[in-house]
Amino acid sequence: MQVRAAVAHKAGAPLTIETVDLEGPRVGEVLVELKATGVCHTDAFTLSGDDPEGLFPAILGHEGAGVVVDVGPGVTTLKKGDHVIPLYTPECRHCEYCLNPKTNLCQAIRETQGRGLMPDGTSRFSIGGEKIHHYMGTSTFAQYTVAPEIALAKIREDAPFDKVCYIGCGVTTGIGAVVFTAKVEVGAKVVVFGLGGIGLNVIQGARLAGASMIVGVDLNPAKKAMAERFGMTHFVNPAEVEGDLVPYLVSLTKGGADYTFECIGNTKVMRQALECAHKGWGTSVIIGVAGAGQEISTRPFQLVTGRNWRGSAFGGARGRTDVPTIVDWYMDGKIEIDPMITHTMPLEDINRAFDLMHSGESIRSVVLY
Ligand code: NAD
Ligand code: DAO
Ligand code: ZN
Repeated sequence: MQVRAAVAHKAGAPLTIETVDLEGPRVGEVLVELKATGVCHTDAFTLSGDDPEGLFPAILGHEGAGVVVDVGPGVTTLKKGDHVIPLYTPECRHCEYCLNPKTNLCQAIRETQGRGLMPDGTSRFSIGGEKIHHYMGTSTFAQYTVAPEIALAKIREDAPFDKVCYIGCGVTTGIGAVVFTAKVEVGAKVVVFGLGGIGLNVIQGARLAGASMIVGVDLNPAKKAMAERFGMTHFVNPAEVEGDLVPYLVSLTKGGADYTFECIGNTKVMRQALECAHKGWGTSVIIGVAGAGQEISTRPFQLVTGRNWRGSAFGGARGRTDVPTIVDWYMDGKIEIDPMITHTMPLEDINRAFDLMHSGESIRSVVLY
């Protein structure tokens, strides 16, 4: 079939809206009609050329929601008409990783997904016979996409696509890092670095977990009001702190935070986040993705004295299991999404979503198909 899509032909260039050829689903695959997709910082990171795994030409996008329109041979858990959220972290429920409760990083299709291909090593997208790469196994910047069955979470049919698409990345990454990765306890003190689309969800995750103090750190003072709406109790602008930020935060939290989260992708901030965690037990979680080749550093004594440094991908969530639950949390009013969707647009205007992100004007832009 022919579908409209935003194509990334090369790093650093705007996406172009084109008609592309899409082959139907093969064994274990599903054809999905996208209804909405968020535009995330990670799409911009790949488009910029800084992503070492970035492949071109490609159809980007990894934060979608839509409806199943066809299934390939062997598909047993989804059928035409099901509402789904594509998963860039799949859940096969059989691999060594899925069987280990310590991780959510299913490896069943990792190798081909990393090469921008379906599990059989080929692509379903092309233009004039030239192969177009898939992206993160999801490619949601197209009216229709093909994804492996294990990379689709079935969700309830009354959930609005234009909001729950955000659960495909930002919401789950932020809230999940708090509840699945860090397992923040009631009464904990939390510091969140970076109050963008991910950091705000860490904040609402911390509120959901019952944190007693939620400190937000951002260079942009315009982020304060929205973060307060989601549960931030104290705002710190590093540009307004006299002297070193770390002792300031240690003092504010009366000895250090129980949990800190880096939601920027800045290796210097990652160090600050570790070092303002409480001596003896504080845990710092890296969520931000740093540029290719960058490294983190600290004095080893920071770890010897009981601070823990760890990371979180897709919030530690197991997509097919946890994403439907997070959709329920939204539908039951336990978490909020609507105020974070600051802009919507048709596919033709998708490049505006990147401009709004770079200027710091948007939290999330959502493309409506
Ligand atoms: P964003 O651009 O919306 O937000 C970043 C925020 O950090 C902004 O508010 C900005 O003002 C602030 N900031 C920048 N530099 C700062 C500094 N030095 N000190 C304090 N604040 C600073 O980005 P986002 O969409 O929230 O994504 C955040 C990061 O998370 C990105 O690196 C993204 O690639 C990554 N990410 C990771 C995962 C994962 O699974 N680990 C998933 C999605 C996104
Ligand atoms: O299993 O090796 C692996 C890859 C897991 C990919 C996790 C990606 C999380 C960070 C990228 C941000 C996604 C929007
Ligand atoms: Zn698996």
